Amino acid sequence: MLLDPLLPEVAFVGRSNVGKSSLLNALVGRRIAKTSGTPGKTRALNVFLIDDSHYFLDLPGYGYARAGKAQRAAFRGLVKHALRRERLRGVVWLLDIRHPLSTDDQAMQDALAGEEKQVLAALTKGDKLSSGKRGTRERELREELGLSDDQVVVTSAKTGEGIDDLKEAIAGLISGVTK
Ligand SMILES: Nc1nc2c(ncn2[C@@H]2O[C@H](COP(=O)(O)OP(=O)(O)OP(=O)(O)O)[C@@H](O)[C@H]2O)c(=O)[nH]1
Ligand SMILES: [Mg+2]
Repeated sequence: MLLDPLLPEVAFVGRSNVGKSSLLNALVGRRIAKTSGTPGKTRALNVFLIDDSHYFLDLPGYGYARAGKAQRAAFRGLVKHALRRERLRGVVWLLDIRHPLSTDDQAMQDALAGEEKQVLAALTKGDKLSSGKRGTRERELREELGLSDDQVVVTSAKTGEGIDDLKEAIAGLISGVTK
């Protein structure tokens, strides 16, 4: 499916409840995506046209414990197709800064590696750790993911930490200029 007008797209992926919709709202500065304390809030691919210049794709989270088998398979298919979209310039991959990579995160890592799309890792809920711990976890996750310094951003939708940095990195993805 092609969106009209034809514009670059950036997808937000990550496990359920990691904070995709909240981060999207923080980036846009408006509550456009529905958020919830209950995992599995986003059930479909939601498309937001930003500044008439690009699209943000808000995807359902993976690893939603209460989703049935069929639903999980449907979510996986949705994500797989989203990653292959012709206009997709890159992916913002969200990981909770406090948690180790889950099996689903590892599967996503493989999927991303296979697609050759540009990836930015947003480490979410930074406000839940002390600043010392934030730095440690950022380094650990960066090494585990094998990403470079400017591909990893610690964020908080609550305090606004990292939002401007992430905006800048996303602008880089969209313009095709990479460091
Ligand atoms: N403290 C804190 N809580 C956050 C942050 N971001 C999200 N949350 C909370 O985490 C919960 C899930 O947030 P959502 O943005 O709905 O998560 P999601 O990834 O879109 O979830 P699904 O749509 O179910 O996949 C909500 O209770 C949010 O308020 C953050 O940066 N800090
Ligand atoms: Mg959501």
